[in-house]
Amino acid sequence: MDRRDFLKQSALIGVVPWIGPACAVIPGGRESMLELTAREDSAQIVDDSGPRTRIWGYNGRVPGPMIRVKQNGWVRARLLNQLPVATTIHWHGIRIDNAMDGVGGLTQAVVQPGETFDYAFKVPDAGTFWYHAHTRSWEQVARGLYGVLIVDESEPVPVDRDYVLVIDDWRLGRDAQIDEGSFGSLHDWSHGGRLGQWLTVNGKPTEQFAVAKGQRVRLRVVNTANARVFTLSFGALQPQVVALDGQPVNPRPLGKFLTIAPAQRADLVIDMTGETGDSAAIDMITRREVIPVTEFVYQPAAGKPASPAIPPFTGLPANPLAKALDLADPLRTGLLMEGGAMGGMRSALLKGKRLSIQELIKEGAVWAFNENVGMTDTPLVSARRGQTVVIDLRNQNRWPHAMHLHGHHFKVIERDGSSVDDDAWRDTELVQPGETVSIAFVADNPGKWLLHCHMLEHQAAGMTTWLEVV
Ligand SMILES: [Cu+2]
Repeated sequence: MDRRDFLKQSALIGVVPWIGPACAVIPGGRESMLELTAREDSAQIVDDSGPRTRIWGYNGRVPGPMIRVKQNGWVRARLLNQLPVATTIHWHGIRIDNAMDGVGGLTQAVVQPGETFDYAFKVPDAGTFWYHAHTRSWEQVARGLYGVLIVDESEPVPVDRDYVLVIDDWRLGRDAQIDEGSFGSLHDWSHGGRLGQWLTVNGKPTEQFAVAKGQRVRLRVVNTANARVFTLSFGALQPQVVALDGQPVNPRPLGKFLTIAPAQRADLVIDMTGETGDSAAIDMITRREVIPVTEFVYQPAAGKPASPAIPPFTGLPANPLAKALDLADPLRTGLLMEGGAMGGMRSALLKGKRLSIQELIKEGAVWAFNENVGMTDTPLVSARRGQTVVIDLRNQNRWPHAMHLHGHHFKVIERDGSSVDDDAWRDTELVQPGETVSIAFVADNPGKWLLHCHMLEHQAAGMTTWLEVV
């Protein structure tokens, strides 16, 4: 079987029963402690006529329970580890207290089987975030250990529907079970990472969203795949991008496609203009196929009739990030991204010792940042609190990389040396082969923070480093 081919998923469309809005909502009350039990279970991620798939999930589900709290509220979650291996939870995109960031060995001790860990943190930014395992994440996220974390704006945003679209690809065998034999595959690690051939939306083969003519929909797209960059087409719909990686942007037309890299989020606003009985599709575009992902199905409008014209969406309220970057005298450093198949890397430092590429391959250590494979004793950058940091991400290999910074959001200020004027604050940026992307941020969150590729096999095989804010 050619694993790059998706199974004939399109044949399943139409047999999936009505499923309604995605995910359950668990309110994060002031004192309530949400329990997240990481455990093995099974899930119906293939169609209803197929078998259930053994997964690892929070509370046995994939995605795990949706956590929804108000801006400036607290998330209190107790991780109970019922897995056979150690784990931790990272709260992706939250500008979080460092001790709660969930990086085993850096911000906390890993949580061993049978143990618990209590996470408690304030959420300063409204937006779309997610949480996932951050110990052997290349295996644990692939098995299903992730969920969505939504922080609601203090004042309700004027939309009629608020839907979440969690998109993932799974590598399944013909028995619909996770292909475990290929975990740790050197081929995946040195190429584009673990790509699946089975697509899920909110943990199911497909999804339908009820809409009515005249309604305004907020759609929160979350890419939880290990390594796949999704390209989504919205057909005749005309979405506006209103937030990226949880942070509001000036509303902008989407253009032809949404390209969304692993771990990235995009909030879209879509005005629904069809008639009752119509449907509108979101499709995934690959080189060879168009795969239906989600359908909006027009229902008769309940309650008040739709207004004839919807006023333009004026944008989400700003989050309390720095208004502007002071680039007069930043702390600037480069990050050379080397390695991978056809990358020409001949040697690199592993735990401070120089190894040849042949030796590195034996260790599964095939990527390097500034010649170092994986974590170093000293940080890439040590910044004073409040200092502006610029990092030039120099991708000198043959693969795209989704670079993720913990604890902060950054702006892209230059691409290949040309200045970029973009209001987006991101936590994950896709850097294409041959490209140099310069990111800038205010190092205002004290602690030790990872900077790594979110193609999780690349991270595991060396693309990870850290910064310190003191
Ligand atoms: Cu990568």
